[in-house]
Amino acid sequence: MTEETEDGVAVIRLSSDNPLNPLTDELVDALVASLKRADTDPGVRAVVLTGSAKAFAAGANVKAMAPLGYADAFQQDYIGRNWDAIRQVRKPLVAAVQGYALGGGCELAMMCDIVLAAESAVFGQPEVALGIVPGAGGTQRLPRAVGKSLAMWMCLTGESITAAEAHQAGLVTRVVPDDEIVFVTQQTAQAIARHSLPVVMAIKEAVNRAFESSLNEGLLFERRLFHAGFALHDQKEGIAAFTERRGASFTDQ
Ligand code: CO8
Repeated sequence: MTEETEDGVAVIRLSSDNPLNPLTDELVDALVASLKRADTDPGVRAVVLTGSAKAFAAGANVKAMAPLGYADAFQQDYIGRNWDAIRQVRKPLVAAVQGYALGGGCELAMMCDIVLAAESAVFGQPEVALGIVPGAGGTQRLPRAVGKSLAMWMCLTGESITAAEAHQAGLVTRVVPDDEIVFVTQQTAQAIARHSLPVVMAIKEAVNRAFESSLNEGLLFERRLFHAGFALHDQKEGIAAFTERRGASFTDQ
């Protein structure tokens, strides 16, 4: 696991002895620690999450699952313990996916707010071939991203889709050449980082609310955030800058 921050963007890279990045407890513990650091660091305004050239992540550590029984999995809250922490990150998370994003790797990408894919990216939920059900959102976030039929096809056959297919299905925002993926993702994160952080964080909350509430509740939540924005100095600055035909200078206040 490596992390570096430049121009308000933290780049967190999943890395382990195995370039396929199986999601061992150690790797996910380190990822969660990095994400929590970035979320509380005032110098970080957006986060890029990426993997190796071969894999974003090839899924849960299959070998570690072998000895677990139901009681162990339940009592340890296997997966839940750390994975709930990932979705609680409040700053924008932009995934740069190269190579395999399988099982937990695909689910991790879907926990990010924006997913950019390299041409080599492969997305799949192959758990069915292991005799297990996806455990970190594959049956829930995938249908919301690509629709029921394709999600069923991926989860029931275990077959993967290419970056181009993922783009067409709406799972990823953009497909770029492999040697540009991290740079383009950093540029996307930097574009976000130039805006007012409290506004960006409120937008993330509001868009996520669209998947977790009725339309009425979501619209009310959005309206309340919109009204609350009138208390922000950055809202006054943004409107003044537009009126005065100059660039806005946000202070996160
Ligand atoms: N876990 C553990 N080890 C792995 C994993 C994995 N997910 N993936 C690959 N490896 C290991 C292989 O066992 C092999 O080890 P060794 O050399 O000791 O035999 C080494 O990595 C290289 O693998 P391959 O030789 O298979 O490499 P290939 O390039 O031929 O194939 C693939 C790459 C296609 C990615 C292939 O390795 C593969 O199919 N891997 C398994 C993918 C998979 O089934 N993923 C889903 C796992 S289940 C899951 O994610 C449940 C989600 C739960 C939520 C997340 C919790 C963390």
